Amino acid sequence: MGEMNEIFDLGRKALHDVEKRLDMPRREFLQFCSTLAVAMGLPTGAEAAIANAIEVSKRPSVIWLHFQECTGCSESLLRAEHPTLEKLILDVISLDYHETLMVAAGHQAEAARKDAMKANKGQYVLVVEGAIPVKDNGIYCKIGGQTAIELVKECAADAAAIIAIGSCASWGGMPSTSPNPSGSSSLGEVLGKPVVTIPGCPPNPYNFLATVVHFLTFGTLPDVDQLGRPKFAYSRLIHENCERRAHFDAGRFAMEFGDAGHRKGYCLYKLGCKGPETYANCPTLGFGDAGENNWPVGCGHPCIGCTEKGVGFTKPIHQVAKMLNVAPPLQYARIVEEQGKGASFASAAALAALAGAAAGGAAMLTRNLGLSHAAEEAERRKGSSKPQEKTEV
Ligand code: FSX
Ligand code: SF4
Ligand code: F3S
Repeated sequence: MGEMNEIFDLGRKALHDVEKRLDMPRREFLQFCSTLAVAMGLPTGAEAAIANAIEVSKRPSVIWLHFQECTGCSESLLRAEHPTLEKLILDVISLDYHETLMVAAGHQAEAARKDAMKANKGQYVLVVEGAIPVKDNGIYCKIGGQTAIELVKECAADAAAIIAIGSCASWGGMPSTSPNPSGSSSLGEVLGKPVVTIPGCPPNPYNFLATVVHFLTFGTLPDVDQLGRPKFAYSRLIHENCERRAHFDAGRFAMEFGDAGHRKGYCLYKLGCKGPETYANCPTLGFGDAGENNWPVGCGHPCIGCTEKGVGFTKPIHQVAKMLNVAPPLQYARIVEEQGKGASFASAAALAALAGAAAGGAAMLTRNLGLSHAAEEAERRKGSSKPQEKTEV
């Protein structure tokens, strides 16, 4: 309870300071920390660690490079409302080089990048947006007289962490699709080593934010899968968490855009939805804070598999998806997990309430993470007004 009390102690001086610094009400700040902890599936107490890290840590210097892409990744970050990008830039990270957002241009911009790299040698975070052309020694993308290949290698040499944001940097994305005349490649291919990838075209900004805040809080990047994707965001198929799944299981499909099934919100599988072969948390996180169900399938369009190499921009949009999991699992996971033992019902519910505004479904998850099965059973027995019937075992 110590850490829980600490984070809910709104009289703390550090919280007053952070309120001033971020120009953000303390409750909103705590809500932000809780939401990120929930999004990353971290245990109880992580929200306090995140709050402390943002309050006291030096903002990590971030060098953000752009190559072959549409700037949708940066645009999607600009649409993140909790907190807004200005707050993120100014108070959580120090965005020292970002070609589309920085005021400096030309030699001044290049000097800003070199100064930041020198001042934060071995400590800065390198974020790369866009694929990198490798054909003909990379002459198809040059910035400040350097090819993208030279630039990315120079910046990667002294970075503490390297993140590929968007599908283009993560696996080549749209630029790498056939016939790929400039040899567009992923960041990992060019550097010849694995990097953390946040695929999506564009990716969900909270997945990026959560990854950076994990680095800020724990000094390490989050656990990743074999493709470098943070497990907290990419370990489940979209089809597993889709709100239209009941229609799929019952055989109710939209057959054409605008038909009766489509208008009723039936499953989009037969229109080519790639949710069954695409790993991402789009259904549970949503995009842009525009309300519940704000993601492709929620808006009535089949998922095109934009996060997934070999699916997005590769398979025809209306080709039906390959079913990776056809049969339901033999055994379902228990709804109440054993994590977070020791948290009281009140503290868990309060944490869920804090996270609630920004993370609807995730708030329920938080509540469950705070309860142990035994505690829930005890509470149920206590709350039952009827005397328990004795059952023979
Ligand atoms: Fe665009 Fe980013 Fe797509 Fe690529 O997102 S939204 S083309 S993943 O690199 O700018
Ligand atoms: Fe949802 Fe697509 Fe799966 Fe249908 S096929 S349940 S729309 S993810
Ligand atoms: Fe992309 Fe499919 Fe999500 S198209 S944004 S992975 S729902």
